[in-house]
Amino acid sequence: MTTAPDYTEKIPNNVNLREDRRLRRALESWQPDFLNWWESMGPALPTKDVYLRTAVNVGREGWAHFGHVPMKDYRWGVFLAERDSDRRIAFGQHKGEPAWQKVPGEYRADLQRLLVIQGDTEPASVEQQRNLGATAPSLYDLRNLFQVNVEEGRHLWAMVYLLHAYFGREGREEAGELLHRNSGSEDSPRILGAFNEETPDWLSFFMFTYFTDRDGKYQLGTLKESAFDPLSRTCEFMLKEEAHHMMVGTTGVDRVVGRTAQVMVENDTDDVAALGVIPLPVIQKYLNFHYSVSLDLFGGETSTNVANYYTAGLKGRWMEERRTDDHRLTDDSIMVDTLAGAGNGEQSIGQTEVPALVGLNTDLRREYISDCRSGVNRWNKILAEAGLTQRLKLPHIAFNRRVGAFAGIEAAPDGEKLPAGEWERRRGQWLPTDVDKTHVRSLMQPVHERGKIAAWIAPPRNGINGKPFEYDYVHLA
Ligand code: BYC
Ligand code: FE
Ligand code: FE
Repeated sequence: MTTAPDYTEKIPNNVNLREDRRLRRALESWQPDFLNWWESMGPALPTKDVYLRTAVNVGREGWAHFGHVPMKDYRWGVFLAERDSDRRIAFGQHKGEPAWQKVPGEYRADLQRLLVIQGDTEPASVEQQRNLGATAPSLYDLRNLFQVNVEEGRHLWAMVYLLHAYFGREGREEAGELLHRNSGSEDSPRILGAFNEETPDWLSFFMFTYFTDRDGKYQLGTLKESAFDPLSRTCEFMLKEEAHHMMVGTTGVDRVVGRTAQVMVENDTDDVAALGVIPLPVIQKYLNFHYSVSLDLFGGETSTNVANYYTAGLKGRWMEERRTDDHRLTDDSIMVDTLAGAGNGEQSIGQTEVPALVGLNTDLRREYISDCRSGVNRWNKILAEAGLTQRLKLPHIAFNRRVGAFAGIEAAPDGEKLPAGEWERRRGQWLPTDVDKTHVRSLMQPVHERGKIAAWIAPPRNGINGKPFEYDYVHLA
């Protein structure tokens, strides 16, 4: 059962904030801090209004409203998917018991940690994307950037709601901290590595929304299985919004690859750097970078943390209910990627068998990797249809890793283990160099005119919400 969203209140919500004075007060006192953060760390390009989707409901049909709104007046709300009062825990030692409506004391610290890590990524991505408006290739793209930004802001609200509602004073303190850590900060950086990297250009933005938002999709998918029902319902609704972020990344890279392919064919050359588009080898390097830092977001290949989360019922597997095993996994095993020692100090990349529970990060990363592969196939189809023989590729799992089994070694994109000197000598072939980045940035001239688009990217096939590409998606200030 859910209540209809209440838009007369300061904070639109379907969690009955009206009836809970204490919680409402707490959130209303966090709200000005959020708005200050948005002003100083959110989108830097001044706008009059933007054609945005606002969440107004959670039902299957028509959960969103579209319209031009000044961004600072965007209604960030708190929405949980509808409650299933019969919901039972689907996995772990509490399998079959009713889902929790409150946080069990023994899991409080772990749940809070998961919420804080999740919550920390949302504002981080807004910070990373802060300056992209100034170089948008079209008003359509500018609008999508801002849509992603406001929704990541709403995802922060989603986690802050849970922290305030269920975690007392500590939860309120953590909610405050989420606005004080900043992406790339020396003193108080964001928690996870990928969220301290720069997103300085639009190719990075599309790769980020393809690869890093996709980590978000998978992590939210596991938290949607959580025994803690308010978290499950929160994540279920966040996943609906996430679909648009996936679309932005997938079609964004499509359009970059498509345009490069077109110019290659028209000029019958691979050497397109001087022709105003991004060469395929540079696209491959950006892909290598964003994919490898996103693989790190799944944690170690083996992890006792994840085993404990699963056994306790805090974090499930992707599509837990579709799995055909016992959903407890106490007797199962899994092969995980590892560095095998030869005893003489030499190590090689291989596989090893471990208890299934400690291998759950690997299980989730594999689901993610096969999803990523579908994007690469799609981009290769664009190249094939253009009549080109070049192909894009996902690098090996050991390539450029900073977390997990391969953090301590260097490996080439094909998985060959390299001595440190060799890596240093060749990394510029595999990861974007300063020259690559400078070239990409030089192409990022803003096109803020209705119906026009930058030369390095193809226009989208479809506009937003049935509107044409030429629509006035954004009115600049
Ligand atoms: N960077 O036991 P391990 C999104 C730490 S993205 C730095 O393997 P575990 C979004 C780890 O904390 C989705 N440190 O880790 C996307 C641990 O520290 P302690 C975000 C790292 O716990 C785009 C130690 O290393 N959501 O939503 O099994 C735009 C040992 O690691 C990293 C979540 O991640 C790292 N990358 O797994 C906007 C969900 N990785 O305990 C938004 C919540 C690990 O030794 N988080 N460490 O001090 C989790 O489920 C897990 O905590 C992790 C790590 C998957 C992140
Ligand atoms: Fe998000
Ligand atoms: Fe997202």
